[in-house]
Amino acid sequence: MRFETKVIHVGEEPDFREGGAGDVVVPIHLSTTFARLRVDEPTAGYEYSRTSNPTRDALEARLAALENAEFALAFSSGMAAETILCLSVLRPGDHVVTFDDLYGGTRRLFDRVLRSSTGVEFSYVDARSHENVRAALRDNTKLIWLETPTNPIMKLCDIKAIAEIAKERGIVTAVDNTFMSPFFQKPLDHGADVVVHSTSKYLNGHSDSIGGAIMVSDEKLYRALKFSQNSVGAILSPFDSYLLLRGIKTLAVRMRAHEENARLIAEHLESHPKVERVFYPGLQSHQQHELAKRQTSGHGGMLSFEIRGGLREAKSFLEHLELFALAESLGGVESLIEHPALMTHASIPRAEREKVGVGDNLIRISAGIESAEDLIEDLDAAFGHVA
Ligand code: P1T
Repeated sequence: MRFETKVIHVGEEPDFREGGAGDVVVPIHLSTTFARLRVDEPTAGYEYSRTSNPTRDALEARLAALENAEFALAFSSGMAAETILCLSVLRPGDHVVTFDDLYGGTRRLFDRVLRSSTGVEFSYVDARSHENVRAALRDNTKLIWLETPTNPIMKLCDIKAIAEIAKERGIVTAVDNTFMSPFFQKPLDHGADVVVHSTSKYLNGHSDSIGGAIMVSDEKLYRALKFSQNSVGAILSPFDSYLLLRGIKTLAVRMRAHEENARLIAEHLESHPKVERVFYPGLQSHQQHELAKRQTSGHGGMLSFEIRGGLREAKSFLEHLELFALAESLGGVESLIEHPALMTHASIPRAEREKVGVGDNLIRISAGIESAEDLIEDLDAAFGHVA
């Protein structure tokens, strides 16, 4: 089955079992608990909704299919998914190698929650070179954590090359695939063991549901994740599961539209006199454009750029936009714009931020699916307010 068909059908086959009405849309099962006929046997397979729920099951079947995985789990947020993954694969004293450019919240989780509560150590490396990843490995390294492209500088890493290094040593490779979505990139096909998503972004696509997901094919790892998810209770609600099932149906058409707009905006910005540099993997000028073409089937809807000047110029540009909402998050049908240093990445100390390139003149765009002409006119009008 092809991707465009999977997003609509997997997990939502009409239910013709006895009593089933043949719904083409899976019902929202709100029941917290499920009655049984015998004490020692859950009659329909369900016990309690924290453990499993029919609406969430339908969603998890679809999520697994999209990443070519055997299993998927849906969580209450992307951060909940990340936390459960770390708690399931790491033990006190273990070590993690990770990209030095990451979503600020992920870095905050690593440095300010997990490091102190579990004693796990994190090494941040420029994973654009897989040799940097290899050089950072220790005997106690248990996990390699990657984003590609990174949030917000759009750096890439070679999933296949890094997964090969990890496999030699029995290390788990996890890829946060939020930016590309499974429409453009499938990390498990390149040898990664785990895919993580903030479903709050492209998968849901409408900026109205916070959620997270993990996809894996290894059954032992799945069982460990499921056990932690049930024990901690970090589950996606039935209503959010429904929203996500609904949003995912248009993933393929949305992603093509996001990409087209991002490309047109990136090309426009690249030739704009008030722009210093543009970071979009689909541009010839992107340092890793060749890797992008090899590893992904498209370049997605995210880009960032440096405005000429500094904080003053960035602020007056951002505060004069009409159509772009000045807001955190990404991946919805509406275009968003933000200032990573003051917004999504504010929790990272300035020196650390600047080391990876998140300066005061960096601006990140999540290209929506409105008219590209309208979006470009809005950007140009705001540039007009920058001295
Ligand atoms: O917000 P939440 O659903 O908990 O997901 C966290 C998360 C994980 N991974 C990546 C790559 C992300 O971008 C995010 C959330 N990011 C934003 C809110 C943002 O504006 O970048």
